[in-house]
Amino acid sequence: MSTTWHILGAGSLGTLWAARLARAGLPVRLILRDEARLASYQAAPGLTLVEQGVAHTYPVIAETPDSPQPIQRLLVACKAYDAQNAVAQLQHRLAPDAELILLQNGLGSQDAVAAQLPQARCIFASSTEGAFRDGDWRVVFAGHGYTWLGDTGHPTPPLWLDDLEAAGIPHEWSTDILTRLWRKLALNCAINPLTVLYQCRNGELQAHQCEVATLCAELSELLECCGQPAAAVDLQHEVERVIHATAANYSSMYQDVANARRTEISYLLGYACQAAARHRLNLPHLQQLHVRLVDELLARRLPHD
Ligand code: NAD
Ligand code: KPL
Repeated sequence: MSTTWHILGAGSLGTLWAARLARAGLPVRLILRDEARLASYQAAPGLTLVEQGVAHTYPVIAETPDSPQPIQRLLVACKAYDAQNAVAQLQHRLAPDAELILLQNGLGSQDAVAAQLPQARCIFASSTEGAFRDGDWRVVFAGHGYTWLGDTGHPTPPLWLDDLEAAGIPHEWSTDILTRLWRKLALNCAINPLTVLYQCRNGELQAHQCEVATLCAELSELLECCGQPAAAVDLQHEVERVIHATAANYSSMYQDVANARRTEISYLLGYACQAAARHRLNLPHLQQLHVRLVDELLARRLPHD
């Protein structure tokens, strides 16, 4: 009998994972915020995943954090700023050798969750898949990509990677997951805040090449100072490649701001600036970018943490 996949957070990525695991016949249970969300979900036919314009609905079982069933495997699919509290609500249900898969972007939330659960195995993930909600309990699979998974403490891959294979979730076990997370953080710091400040698509940053290059130089210095030299290799070229390859897209931070949603600033640019301060590194352009972004969020009456 396969171990149940408990999925915390039925947003874009949580639904994308739940639908594919359920489609493969694997046991899945969604953990929703409260009774009101559960009632809303139970009035719907299930989770709907739209792929290439075709919608399929999967009647995944859902529960609230109060449900009594113990949890052996937990996919944490909340935003970085919600992860710690959301996991704390489930702490009493976690088996002593529970495994958590942390899908959060940026850095900081993973260590906070791991510190909260010293007995559990926390696997960090970095994903280039893209999905967005276009209705309640309905998600569009917008961008095919890859999910890298790794454990900073134990290099051995878990056996349940077979479940991901069966579910058609493209993935790779990574022995340098921190390098991947730092590299993605640096990319996000070089691109996302500028798209908010200039109110533009990624491609329009080609008109701000000097500013992007200066930020990449400071981010590379930071990565090297933080013991992540591999994440710094050719950063500027990679950033320019991503700007070109995603020219027509709006960055995730742009979309959060445009939809008046809280951003993950503290786990991206905020985390980078804090790391620089810890290392007494002076990175004036990165720090100035942080100030400008915080001011912009304040002006829009959005949270700046
Ligand atoms: P989302 O906002 O669509 O989903 C998060 C869900 O978690 C929401 O449904 C929210 O209600 C739920 N949640 C929050 N607190 C909860 C709690 N205490 N109990 C139960 N549910 C709770 O977010 P998302 O886009 O799926 O992103 C999740 C993470 O994955 C983020 O860190 C994001 O940066 C990262 N990511 C997202 C994408 C994407 O395409 N959406 C791609 C790569 C990485
Ligand atoms: O990951 C991204 C995002 O929008 O969050 C890209 C496309 C790489 C831009 O930083």
